Amino acid sequence: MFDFITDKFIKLQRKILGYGKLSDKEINDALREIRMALLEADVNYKVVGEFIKEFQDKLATQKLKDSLDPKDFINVALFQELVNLLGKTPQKIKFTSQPTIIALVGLQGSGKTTTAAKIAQKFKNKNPLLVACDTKRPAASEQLKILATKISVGFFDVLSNAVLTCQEALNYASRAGHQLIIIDTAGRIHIDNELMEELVQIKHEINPHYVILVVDGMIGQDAINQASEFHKRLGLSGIIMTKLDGDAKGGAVISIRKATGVPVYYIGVGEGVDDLEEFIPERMAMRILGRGDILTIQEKVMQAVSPQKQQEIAEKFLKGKFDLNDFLEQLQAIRKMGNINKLIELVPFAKGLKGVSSIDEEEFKRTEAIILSMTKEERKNPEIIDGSRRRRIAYGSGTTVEEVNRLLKEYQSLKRLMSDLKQNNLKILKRLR
Ligand SMILES: Nc1nc2c(ncn2[C@@H]2O[C@H](COP(=O)(O)OP(=O)(O)O)[C@@H](O)[C@H]2O)c(=O)[nH]1
Ligand SMILES: [Mg+2]
Repeated sequence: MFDFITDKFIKLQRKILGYGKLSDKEINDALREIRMALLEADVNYKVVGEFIKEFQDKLATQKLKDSLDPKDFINVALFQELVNLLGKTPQKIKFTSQPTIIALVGLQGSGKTTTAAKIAQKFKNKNPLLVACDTKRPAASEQLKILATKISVGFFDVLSNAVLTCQEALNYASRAGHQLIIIDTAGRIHIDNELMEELVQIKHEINPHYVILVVDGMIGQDAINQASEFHKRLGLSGIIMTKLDGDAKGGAVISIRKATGVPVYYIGVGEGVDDLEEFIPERMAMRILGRGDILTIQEKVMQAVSPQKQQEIAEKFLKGKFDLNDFLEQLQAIRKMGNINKLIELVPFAKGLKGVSSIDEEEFKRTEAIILSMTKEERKNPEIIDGSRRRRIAYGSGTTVEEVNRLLKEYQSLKRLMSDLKQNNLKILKRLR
């Protein structure tokens, strides 16, 4: 969903890495590029204007300037501002001892019914009750019923009138011990008065804990107009943006909170009942900036090694603290995954780093031979491998000193890459707090 904007930001970050010092010209160039990237990704133009202004102010804060080296400076400030833009604290549905009521509102086709089922699936431990509330379209209620059966949660069918349906559903829910009630309200093709009045009435009579707008992420800027309209009439608690798995450029989800003042709770990333992601601003900002997801990388590597080794390698991997034994093991794991380029793809920011290249079969065998020719001590502390040890290892493995050198270099880069990635992410997170 952020591919487009991420590509631009990665290019910008690489360029900034090349700067020794940041002059006003470089800062202005960077600002221009950021503005363009956001506009092209369909971020609301007013939001872009405000974002650039706030970003400029941030860049002018001497404290930040003094505390960072120039090349980190723009990146950290950009990350911080993106997190601010996206809403900083993740929104959570809070439960109390009373049944929690969530009313989903939105236009027809936005994904309300699907999202109702996704939420029920997510909070299954609350014994959710799905309430059909569209009095005009019997098919709407049928669809919800099918989903409720599929995920084995409670279902309450629509009655002659929407408010009555909700009231009866609440009575039923407290008798049947449902801790969560999700109301799937009626939709329309366009916003109209009749619909709004019905929703206002439900809100007034039922007083749901959450009134959440479900809005289609594919419609771009229109999502913002829709959200503003619903918010004006209903006073929304939050937004769930759906269909962000498709070709949506991501601009709408980046700008909707700033443009409407309403926070995003979740995003829909597929048609399945599990395709609901929490909207965590820090994670989203990392993704937008192409910093990759170190947890995803770790998961990929883990899939390729035996379960008992997983914990051990995971720790070393994240600490950037593995020796050549681990390196060998990881090469084997990575080889099972395809090649190291695949791994690097998950870290868009690291793409193009020197010293980390693909490893083919032949090369792999030689690498293995080299490591096997080392003593235990050497594998544990590759730093001790000096010139004469390199010659011995080359001789023992039937390779050349150049090859031994290359391997040690690759090991060092991989090690550095992992620890850089971790530190970079940590550093940024720390600055935020
Ligand atoms: N790809 C994708 N499709 C979705 C998502 N959410 C809903 N849909 C699809 O959008 C269509 C309309 O969804 P529905 O829940 O019936 O919308 P409603 O009219 O608002 O209740 C259905 O075909 C859903 O499968 C999503 O996050 N990703
Ligand atoms: Mg529906």
